[in-house]
Amino acid sequence: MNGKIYALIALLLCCAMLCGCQEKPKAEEPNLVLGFSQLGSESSFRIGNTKDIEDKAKEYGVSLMMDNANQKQENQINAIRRFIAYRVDVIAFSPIVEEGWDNVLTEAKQAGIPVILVDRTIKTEDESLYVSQIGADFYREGVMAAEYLMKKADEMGRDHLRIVEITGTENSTPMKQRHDGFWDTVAGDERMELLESVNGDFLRSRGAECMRYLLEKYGEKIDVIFSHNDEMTMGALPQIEQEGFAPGKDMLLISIDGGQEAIDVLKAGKINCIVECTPMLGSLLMETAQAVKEGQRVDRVIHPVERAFCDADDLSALPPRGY
Ligand code: GYE
Repeated sequence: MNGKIYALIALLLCCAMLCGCQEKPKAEEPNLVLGFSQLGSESSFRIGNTKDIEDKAKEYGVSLMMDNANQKQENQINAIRRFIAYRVDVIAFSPIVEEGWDNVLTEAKQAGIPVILVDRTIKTEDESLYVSQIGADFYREGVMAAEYLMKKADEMGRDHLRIVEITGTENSTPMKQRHDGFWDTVAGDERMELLESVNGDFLRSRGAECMRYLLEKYGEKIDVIFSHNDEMTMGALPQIEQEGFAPGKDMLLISIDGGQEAIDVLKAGKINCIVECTPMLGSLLMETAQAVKEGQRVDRVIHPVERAFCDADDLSALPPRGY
Protein backbone atom coordinates (compact mmCIF):
# COMPACT_ATOMS: atom_id res chain seq x y z
CA MET A 1 0.00 0.00 0.00
CA ASN A 2 2.75 2.36 1.04
CA GLY A 3 4.53 1.71 -2.27
CA LYS A 4 1.44 2.80 -4.19
CA ILE A 5 1.15 5.98 -2.13
CA TYR A 6 4.80 6.82 -2.67
CA ALA A 7 4.43 6.19 -6.42
CA LEU A 8 1.36 8.48 -6.52
CA ILE A 9 3.21 11.20 -4.59
CA ALA A 10 6.21 10.88 -6.94
CA LEU A 11 3.88 11.12 -9.96
CA LEU A 12 2.20 14.21 -8.54
CA LEU A 13 5.58 15.81 -7.80
CA CYS A 14 6.75 15.11 -11.36
CA CYS A 15 3.61 16.69 -12.76
CA ALA A 16 4.08 19.73 -10.55
CA MET A 17 7.71 20.07 -11.66
CA LEU A 18 6.80 19.70 -15.33
CA CYS A 19 4.18 22.44 -14.98
CA GLY A 20 6.71 24.66 -13.27
CA CYS A 21 9.26 24.01 -16.06
CA GLN A 22 6.94 25.10 -18.80
CA GLU A 23 8.50 27.70 -20.98
CA LYS A 24 8.03 31.21 -19.67
CA PRO A 25 5.32 32.91 -21.67
CA LYS A 26 7.05 34.56 -24.61
CA ALA A 27 7.75 38.24 -24.20
CA GLU A 28 4.80 39.95 -25.77
CA GLU A 29 5.21 39.52 -29.52
CA PRO A 30 5.32 42.90 -31.36
CA ASN A 31 2.06 43.45 -33.13
CA LEU A 32 3.91 44.42 -36.29
CA VAL A 33 7.42 44.09 -37.76
CA LEU A 34 8.08 47.06 -40.06
CA GLY A 35 11.12 47.44 -42.31
CA PHE A 36 11.84 51.09 -43.17
CA SER A 37 14.44 52.28 -45.71
CA GLN A 38 15.26 55.93 -45.06
CA LEU A 39 16.98 57.69 -47.99
CA GLY A 40 19.62 59.57 -45.97
CA SER A 41 20.33 62.33 -43.44
CA GLU A 42 20.69 65.27 -45.86
CA SER A 43 18.48 67.78 -44.07
CA SER A 44 16.74 68.76 -40.84
CA PHE A 45 13.57 67.50 -42.48
CA ARG A 46 15.08 64.04 -43.03
CA ILE A 47 16.58 63.82 -39.55
CA GLY A 48 13.26 64.91 -38.07
CA ASN A 49 11.42 62.37 -40.21
CA THR A 50 13.68 59.52 -39.06
CA LYS A 51 13.34 60.50 -35.39
CA ASP A 52 9.56 60.79 -35.63
CA ILE A 53 9.25 57.34 -37.22
CA GLU A 54 11.49 55.83 -34.52
CA ASP A 55 9.60 57.57 -31.71
CA LYS A 56 6.18 56.55 -33.05
CA ALA A 57 7.29 52.94 -33.59
CA LYS A 58 8.05 52.76 -29.86
CA GLU A 59 4.76 54.47 -29.00
CA TYR A 60 2.72 52.08 -31.17
CA GLY A 61 4.61 48.95 -30.09
CA VAL A 62 5.91 48.36 -33.61
CA SER A 63 9.17 46.43 -34.08
CA LEU A 64 11.08 48.75 -36.45
CA MET A 65 14.03 47.81 -38.65
CA MET A 66 15.44 51.20 -39.75
CA ASP A 67 18.05 51.39 -42.53
CA ASN A 68 19.77 54.60 -43.70
CA ALA A 69 20.71 54.50 -47.41
CA ASN A 70 23.02 57.55 -47.28
CA GLN A 71 21.51 59.04 -50.45
CA LYS A 72 22.05 55.93 -52.60
CA GLN A 73 19.17 54.19 -54.37
CA GLU A 74 21.13 50.92 -54.53
CA ASN A 75 21.35 50.93 -50.73
CA GLN A 76 17.58 51.32 -50.51
CA ILE A 77 17.06 48.42 -52.92
CA ASN A 78 19.43 46.22 -50.89
CA ALA A 79 17.65 47.15 -47.66
CA ILE A 80 14.26 46.24 -49.14
CA ARG A 81 15.71 42.86 -50.21
CA ARG A 82 16.91 42.30 -46.63
CA PHE A 83 13.45 43.11 -45.30
CA ILE A 84 11.98 40.56 -47.71
CA ALA A 85 14.46 37.90 -46.58
CA TYR A 86 13.64 38.69 -42.98
CA ARG A 87 9.92 38.38 -43.85
CA VAL A 88 8.82 41.60 -42.18
CA ASP A 89 5.08 42.23 -42.07
CA VAL A 90 5.22 45.56 -43.95
CA ILE A 91 7.92 47.42 -45.89
CA ALA A 92 7.98 51.22 -46.02
CA PHE A 93 10.49 53.58 -47.63
CA SER A 94 11.10 57.13 -48.80
CA PRO A 95 12.23 56.69 -52.43
CA ILE A 96 15.14 59.01 -53.19
CA VAL A 97 14.09 59.20 -56.85
CA GLU A 98 10.91 58.21 -58.70
CA GLU A 99 12.27 55.60 -61.14
CA GLY A 100 13.94 52.20 -60.79
CA TRP A 101 11.83 50.44 -58.14
CA ASP A 102 9.71 47.96 -60.15
CA ASN A 103 12.03 44.95 -59.84
CA VAL A 104 12.55 45.04 -56.08
CA LEU A 105 8.92 45.95 -55.36
CA THR A 106 7.81 43.04 -57.56
CA GLU A 107 9.96 40.79 -55.35
CA ALA A 108 8.18 42.21 -52.28
CA LYS A 109 4.80 41.63 -53.96
CA GLN A 110 5.74 38.02 -54.83
CA ALA A 111 6.77 37.53 -51.18
CA GLY A 112 3.33 38.79 -50.15
CA ILE A 113 4.76 41.79 -48.25
CA PRO A 114 2.78 45.05 -48.65
CA VAL A 115 4.71 48.28 -49.32
CA ILE A 116 3.95 51.82 -48.12
CA LEU A 117 5.66 54.89 -49.63
CA VAL A 118 6.55 57.62 -47.15
CA ASP A 119 7.31 61.27 -47.98
CA ARG A 120 8.14 60.82 -51.68
CA THR A 121 6.55 58.61 -54.34
CA ILE A 122 7.54 56.51 -57.35
CA LYS A 123 6.66 56.28 -61.04
CA THR A 124 5.41 52.81 -62.00
CA GLU A 125 3.00 51.17 -64.45
CA ASP A 126 2.07 48.59 -61.82
CA GLU A 127 -0.06 50.36 -59.21
CA SER A 128 -0.23 47.14 -57.16
CA LEU A 129 3.44 47.54 -56.14
CA TYR A 130 2.46 49.73 -53.20
CA VAL A 131 -0.70 50.10 -51.14
CA SER A 132 -0.43 53.70 -49.96
CA GLN A 133 1.66 56.88 -50.26
CA ILE A 134 1.93 59.05 -47.15
CA GLY A 135 3.49 62.46 -47.85
CA ALA A 136 3.07 66.11 -48.70
CA ASP A 137 1.30 67.48 -51.74
CA PHE A 138 4.52 68.88 -53.23
CA TYR A 139 2.75 70.44 -56.21
CA ARG A 140 0.59 72.41 -53.77
CA GLU A 141 3.73 73.54 -51.96
CA GLY A 142 5.02 75.03 -55.22
CA VAL A 143 1.66 76.71 -55.76
CA MET A 144 1.73 78.20 -52.25
CA ALA A 145 5.23 79.59 -52.85
CA ALA A 146 4.10 81.22 -56.10
CA GLU A 147 0.91 82.61 -54.57
CA TYR A 148 2.98 84.27 -51.85
CA LEU A 149 5.29 85.85 -54.45
CA MET A 150 2.44 87.20 -56.60
CA LYS A 151 0.82 88.75 -53.53
CA LYS A 152 4.16 90.20 -52.44
CA ALA A 153 4.70 91.72 -55.91
CA ASP A 154 1.30 93.41 -55.63
CA GLU A 155 2.19 94.82 -52.20
CA MET A 156 5.59 96.04 -53.44
CA GLY A 157 4.11 97.45 -56.64
CA ARG A 158 6.72 95.60 -58.69
CA ASP A 159 6.10 95.11 -62.43
CA HIS A 160 9.11 92.82 -63.00
CA LEU A 161 10.70 90.17 -60.75
CA ARG A 162 13.73 88.17 -61.92
CA ILE A 163 13.78 84.76 -60.21
CA VAL A 164 16.53 82.18 -59.68
CA GLU A 165 15.53 78.68 -58.55
CA ILE A 166 17.65 76.27 -56.52
CA THR A 167 16.03 72.85 -56.96
CA GLY A 168 16.15 69.65 -54.89
CA THR A 169 17.42 66.20 -55.91
CA GLU A 170 17.02 65.63 -59.66
CA ASN A 171 14.11 63.31 -60.55
CA SER A 172 12.77 63.27 -56.99
CA THR A 173 9.05 63.86 -56.44
CA PRO A 174 9.45 67.05 -54.36
CA MET A 175 11.87 68.57 -56.88
CA LYS A 176 9.63 67.91 -59.90
CA GLN A 177 6.34 68.84 -58.28
CA ARG A 178 7.53 71.95 -56.40
CA HIS A 179 9.05 73.21 -59.66
CA ASP A 180 5.89 72.52 -61.66
CA GLY A 181 3.53 73.89 -58.99
CA PHE A 182 5.48 77.15 -58.80
CA TRP A 183 6.00 77.79 -62.52
CA ASP A 184 2.51 76.65 -63.54
CA THR A 185 1.09 79.21 -61.08
CA VAL A 186 3.19 82.18 -62.23
CA ALA A 187 2.92 81.20 -65.91
CA GLY A 188 0.22 83.79 -66.57
CA ASP A 189 1.93 86.54 -64.56
CA GLU A 190 4.07 88.62 -66.95
CA ARG A 191 5.95 90.21 -64.04
CA MET A 192 7.73 86.92 -63.34
CA GLU A 193 10.93 86.06 -65.21
CA LEU A 194 13.06 82.94 -64.65
CA LEU A 195 16.76 83.79 -64.87
CA GLU A 196 18.02 80.25 -64.21
CA SER A 197 17.22 77.05 -62.36
CA VAL A 198 20.13 75.10 -60.80
CA ASN A 199 20.24 71.80 -58.88
CA GLY A 200 21.23 71.97 -55.21
CA ASP A 201 20.31 68.33 -54.37
CA PHE A 202 18.60 69.46 -51.11
CA LEU A 203 22.08 69.91 -49.57
CA ARG A 204 23.33 72.95 -47.63
CA SER A 205 26.78 72.81 -49.24
CA ARG A 206 25.30 72.63 -52.73
CA GLY A 207 22.91 75.47 -51.90
CA ALA A 208 25.96 77.64 -51.12
CA GLU A 209 27.70 76.59 -54.37
CA CYS A 210 24.56 77.33 -56.42
CA MET A 211 24.15 80.75 -54.82
CA ARG A 212 27.81 81.66 -55.44
CA TYR A 213 27.40 80.69 -59.11
CA LEU A 214 24.14 82.66 -59.47
CA LEU A 215 25.54 85.76 -57.76
CA GLU A 216 28.64 85.70 -59.98
CA LYS A 217 26.47 85.36 -63.09
CA TYR A 218 23.51 87.67 -62.27
CA GLY A 219 24.52 89.72 -59.21
CA GLU A 220 22.06 92.48 -58.37
CA LYS A 221 19.76 91.40 -61.23
CA ILE A 222 18.43 88.72 -58.86
CA ASP A 223 15.17 89.82 -57.23
CA VAL A 224 13.91 86.46 -55.89
CA ILE A 225 15.47 83.15 -54.83
CA PHE A 226 13.04 80.20 -54.85
CA SER A 227 14.80 77.41 -52.93
CA HIS A 228 13.26 73.90 -52.71
CA ASN A 229 14.31 73.36 -49.09
CA ASP A 230 15.58 75.16 -45.99
CA GLU A 231 18.92 73.35 -46.05
CA MET A 232 19.86 74.91 -49.39
CA THR A 233 18.41 78.25 -48.27
CA MET A 234 20.63 78.25 -45.20
CA GLY A 235 23.60 77.51 -47.45
CA ALA A 236 22.68 80.36 -49.79
CA LEU A 237 22.13 83.03 -47.13
CA PRO A 238 25.78 83.77 -46.16
CA GLN A 239 26.72 83.94 -49.85
CA ILE A 240 24.12 86.67 -50.39
CA GLU A 241 25.35 88.64 -47.38
CA GLN A 242 29.02 88.27 -48.40
CA GLU A 243 28.14 90.00 -51.66
CA GLY A 244 26.70 92.94 -49.70
CA PHE A 245 23.04 92.17 -50.33
CA ALA A 246 20.37 92.08 -47.57
CA PRO A 247 18.49 88.77 -47.85
CA GLY A 248 14.75 89.25 -47.35
CA LYS A 249 15.04 92.86 -48.57
CA ASP A 250 17.35 93.30 -51.59
CA MET A 251 16.53 89.74 -52.61
CA LEU A 252 13.34 87.93 -51.58
CA LEU A 253 13.84 84.39 -50.28
CA ILE A 254 11.16 81.72 -50.54
CA SER A 255 11.92 78.33 -49.00
CA ILE A 256 10.22 75.01 -48.13
CA ASP A 257 10.22 72.70 -45.08
CA GLY A 258 9.74 74.96 -42.03
CA GLY A 259 12.30 73.61 -39.55
CA GLN A 260 13.16 75.65 -36.45
CA GLU A 261 16.43 77.04 -37.80
CA ALA A 262 14.79 78.52 -40.91
CA ILE A 263 11.74 79.76 -39.02
CA ASP A 264 14.06 81.68 -36.68
CA VAL A 265 15.77 83.26 -39.73
CA LEU A 266 12.35 84.20 -41.13
CA LYS A 267 11.47 85.84 -37.82
CA ALA A 268 14.75 87.81 -38.15
CA GLY A 269 13.52 89.11 -41.54
CA LYS A 270 16.05 87.32 -43.77
CA ILE A 271 13.61 84.84 -45.31
CA ASN A 272 10.26 86.07 -46.61
CA CYS A 273 8.18 82.90 -46.86
CA ILE A 274 8.58 79.25 -45.83
CA VAL A 275 6.06 76.71 -47.08
CA GLU A 276 5.65 73.97 -44.48
CA CYS A 277 6.60 70.40 -45.38
CA THR A 278 6.17 68.39 -42.20
CA PRO A 279 8.45 65.40 -41.56
CA MET A 280 6.13 64.23 -38.74
CA LEU A 281 4.68 61.28 -40.65
CA GLY A 282 5.34 58.58 -38.03
CA SER A 283 1.83 58.27 -36.62
CA LEU A 284 0.24 58.10 -40.08
CA LEU A 285 2.78 55.42 -41.04
CA MET A 286 2.22 53.25 -37.95
CA GLU A 287 -1.57 53.45 -38.20
CA THR A 288 -1.52 52.68 -41.93
CA ALA A 289 0.94 49.79 -41.52
CA GLN A 290 -1.17 48.24 -38.76
CA ALA A 291 -4.33 48.60 -40.85
CA VAL A 292 -2.58 47.01 -43.83
CA LYS A 293 -1.36 44.09 -41.72
CA GLU A 294 -4.92 43.54 -40.49
CA GLY A 295 -6.14 43.48 -44.10
CA GLN A 296 -8.07 46.73 -43.83
CA ARG A 297 -8.50 49.02 -46.83
CA VAL A 298 -6.31 52.15 -46.62
CA ASP A 299 -6.28 55.41 -48.56
CA ARG A 300 -4.10 55.34 -51.67
CA VAL A 301 -2.70 58.83 -50.96
CA ILE A 302 -2.53 60.43 -47.50
CA HIS A 303 -1.49 64.15 -47.34
CA PRO A 304 -0.72 65.83 -44.02
CA VAL A 305 -2.19 69.31 -43.49
CA GLU A 306 0.38 72.03 -44.24
CA ARG A 307 0.56 75.85 -44.23
CA ALA A 308 2.92 78.70 -45.17
CA PHE A 309 4.80 80.97 -42.77
CA CYS A 310 5.28 84.47 -44.19
CA ASP A 311 6.96 87.77 -43.29
CA ALA A 312 3.59 89.42 -42.62
CA ASP A 313 2.57 86.74 -40.10
CA ASP A 314 2.77 87.12 -36.32
CA LEU A 315 4.77 83.99 -35.43
CA SER A 316 5.46 84.97 -31.83
CA ALA A 317 3.14 82.25 -30.53
CA LEU A 318 4.36 79.55 -32.95
CA PRO A 319 5.19 76.40 -30.90
CA PRO A 320 8.67 74.82 -31.28
CA ARG A 321 8.89 73.06 -34.65
CA GLY A 322 10.47 69.85 -33.41
CA TYR A 323 12.82 69.52 -36.42
O1 GYE B 1 11.93 69.06 -48.53
C1 GYE B 1 14.08 68.10 -48.02
C2 GYE B 1 14.55 66.67 -47.94
O2 GYE B 1 11.45 64.69 -49.53
C3 GYE B 1 10.03 66.49 -48.84
O3 GYE B 1 13.71 65.97 -48.86
C4 GYE B 1 11.38 65.81 -48.69
C5 GYE B 1 12.51 66.73 -49.01
C6 GYE B 1 12.61 67.93 -48.08
O4 GYE B 1 15.87 66.55 -48.24
O5 GYE B 1 14.54 68.87 -46.95
